[in-house]
Amino acid sequence: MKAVPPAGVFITFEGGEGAGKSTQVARLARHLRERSGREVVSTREPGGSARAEEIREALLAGLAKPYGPFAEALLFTAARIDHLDRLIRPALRRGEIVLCDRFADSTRAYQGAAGGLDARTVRALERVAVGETRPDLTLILDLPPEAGLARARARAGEGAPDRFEAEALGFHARLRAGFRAIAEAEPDRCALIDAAHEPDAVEAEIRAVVEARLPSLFRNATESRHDAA
Ligand code: Z5A
Repeated sequence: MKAVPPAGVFITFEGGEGAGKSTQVARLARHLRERSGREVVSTREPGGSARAEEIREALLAGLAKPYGPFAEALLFTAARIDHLDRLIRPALRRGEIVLCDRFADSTRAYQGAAGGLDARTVRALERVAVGETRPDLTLILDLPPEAGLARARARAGEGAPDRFEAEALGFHARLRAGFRAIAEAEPDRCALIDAAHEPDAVEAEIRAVVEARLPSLFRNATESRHDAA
C-alpha cells in the first residue's frame, strides 16, 4: 500500500518594502530542510509560476497602475490563481512545506488598506482565488516604512524604484497599519515579527515562532531519526 504523505504546511511572509522577507524566507528554508526532514519549496508573489512571473513583470513596471487598485487586484489575483494551481497546491498535496514571500495579505494591505480598494471586494477576490488553501502561519515582518525604504534603496545594484516603492510615505504608513491590523485580527494565523533588528535576531525570533506554532514539523523529524536508530 502507498504511504500517505503528511499534510503539507503553508507558511507566508508579509510586510512592507525592505522588511527582510526574502532574506528570512531563505534562512527559514535552510533551517527547515535541516530540521524537519521534509521537502521545502520557496516561492514568491506575484510570481512563482511561469505565467504569474509574466504578470509580475507587467505589475511591477506599473502597466496596470492607470487602471486603479481594482484592476491591479484582479491581476494579482490572476497570478495567484495560476501560482496556487501549478505550484502551491501540488506541493502541499505531496506533503511539502511551502514558504511564500507575500500572498493574499499583500492584496489586503497594498490594494486595500493603502490603495483604497474596499475590504468587501478584496475579501471576495480572496475567497474565490484562495478557497481553502489558507496559510497555516503568516509571519508579518514589521518595520517603520522609512527604514524599509532605505534598505530597499541601499540594496546593491538597485535601479529605479518599482511601481510600489515609488509611492509616497503616506502610502507606506497605511500599508504598515494595514499589516498590523491583519496580525491583530487573526492572531491564531499571524505572528508580528520585529524586523528592525539585525538579520540573525530576526531569524531567531522567526524560528522560535515556527517551533512554538508548528511543533509537529520538528516532532516528525525526531521520530524518524529515532525510528532509524
Ligand atoms: N504586491 C501587491 O501590491 N499586491 C499583492 O497582492 C502582492 C504584491 C502579492 C512585489 O515586489 C510588489 O508587489 C511589492 C508589493 C506588491 N511591492 N513592492 N515594491 P517585490 O517582490 O520586488 O518587493 P518586496 O516583496 O517588497 O521585497 P523587497 O523590497 O525585496 O523586500 P524584502 O524581501 O522584504 O527584503 P530583502 O530583500 O530580504 O531585504 C532588503 C534589503 O535589506 C537587502 O539589501 C537585505 O540585505 C537588507 N536586509 C534584510 N534584512 C535586514 C535586516 N534585518 N537589517 C538590515 N538590513 C536587512
